[in-house]
Amino acid sequence: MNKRADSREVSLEQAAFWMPFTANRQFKKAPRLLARAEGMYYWTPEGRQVLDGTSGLWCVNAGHCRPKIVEAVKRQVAEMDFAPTFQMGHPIAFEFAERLARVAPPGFSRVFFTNSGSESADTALKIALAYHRARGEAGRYRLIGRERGYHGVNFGGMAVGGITANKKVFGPGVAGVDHIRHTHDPARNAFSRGQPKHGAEFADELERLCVLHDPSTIAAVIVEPVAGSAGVLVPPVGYLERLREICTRHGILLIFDEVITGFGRLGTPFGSQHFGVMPDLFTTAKGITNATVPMGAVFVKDSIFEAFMQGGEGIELFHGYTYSGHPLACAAGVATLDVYEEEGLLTRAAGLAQYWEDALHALKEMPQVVDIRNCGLMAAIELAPRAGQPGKRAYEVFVKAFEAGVLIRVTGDTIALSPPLIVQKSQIDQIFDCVRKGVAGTL
Ligand code: PXG
Ligand code: PLP
Repeated sequence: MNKRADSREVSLEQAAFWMPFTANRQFKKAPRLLARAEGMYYWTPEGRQVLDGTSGLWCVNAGHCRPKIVEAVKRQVAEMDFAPTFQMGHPIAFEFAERLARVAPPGFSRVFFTNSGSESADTALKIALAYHRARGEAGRYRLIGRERGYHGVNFGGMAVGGITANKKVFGPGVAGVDHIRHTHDPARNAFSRGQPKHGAEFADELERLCVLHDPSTIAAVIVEPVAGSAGVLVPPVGYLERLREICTRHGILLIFDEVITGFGRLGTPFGSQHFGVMPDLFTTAKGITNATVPMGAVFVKDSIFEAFMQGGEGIELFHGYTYSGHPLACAAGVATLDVYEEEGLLTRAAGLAQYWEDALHALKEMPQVVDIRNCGLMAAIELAPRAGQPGKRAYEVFVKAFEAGVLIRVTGDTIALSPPLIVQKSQIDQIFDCVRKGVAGTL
């Protein structure tokens, strides 16, 4: 972006950039630009400071432009820009996988590299299908997702995803996919602090699908431990345990999509550890490199990897991306893990979660607020929609907050917050103060 692209004389209205998940015409008439970042802050091209309440897009977990990560990427790009990982290798990809296996929960010592959360989702689904076939259960082909789930935008993730707008104009998609219901139940659970009490029984829908389809046709179930994109839907007490139990009983693989919940967001390295429920595979991206260089990874249980290593010699999994294990991403990733470890960031949210929760729930009495949800350093504030104008009220808060110097995220009429894990209490106060003023202004 040209440095002057924001200035009044230069119009973005005809810009070549077809922006993702953006109302292009609306945005280009009134663009909001970010030009620089450091720590907890962005700066606009005019030099206005903006506190990052969303870790970019839930990804800059250690804060922006951390010198150690920047240096590692610089060093790597000068030393070796790219090397293939198909039938070739380079040391830093092996090193990074090893480091990742060490922060993963015990028993997940194998890592498949991708370049995004979307690629991680599709890779995990393909591994699940191929795993069953490798064990002689080729009849397991069905994939089960959940309403309101988000697993990225590629065909597999879109199919198991459950956000209507992300699917409806893209045709029939992948065959053999079904969904269990979402866990959102505001009638019983509105304003829950942390995990809602009611709704473990929503997991029994999986049992119903097992009866409907015959469980021996189901390969895998994929869910986010906490649904992020759909507005921070925290699993009810006992829900994930029950999903796990049903999957185990029927030989179905349980995939956790940890693209947002991974790398410290909930106060543990991974969401599975926060809830004490282990999947068979889990997907990651975003925080894996602190978003410095795009990357994703699928972690698989040792027994799944071993199942692939039993056949004849030759390629065990016909899958991979040109950039799987890209040297720059690996260099960024190793340095990111160093920063996470040195600063205790993978568990820091645990110590802040109570303060975060209290500051958040102080908004409960505002007349526009219909629900509040939180887990670790994730939060959602759901607003009553303006009559006949869904999404408008939250969007107004978003624009006002940005003008007042805080970046928040909105989906529909829900405000989602997820600051970098280095956030200070005074900055938490600033975020909620700004949101309160923004919401108050929408009466
Ligand atoms: N799975 C989950 C659980 C995600 O949250 C993806 C997969 C896809 O990752 P990529 O890297 O392909 O975008 C995601 C991404 C939001 C928002 O605020 C959420 C995501 C991305 C952009 C915006 O709703 N999540
Ligand atoms: N399309 C073509 C024509 C290709 O040659 C390749 C990779 O070689 C791809 C798509 C896949 O690209 P990637 O490996 O970056 O996902």
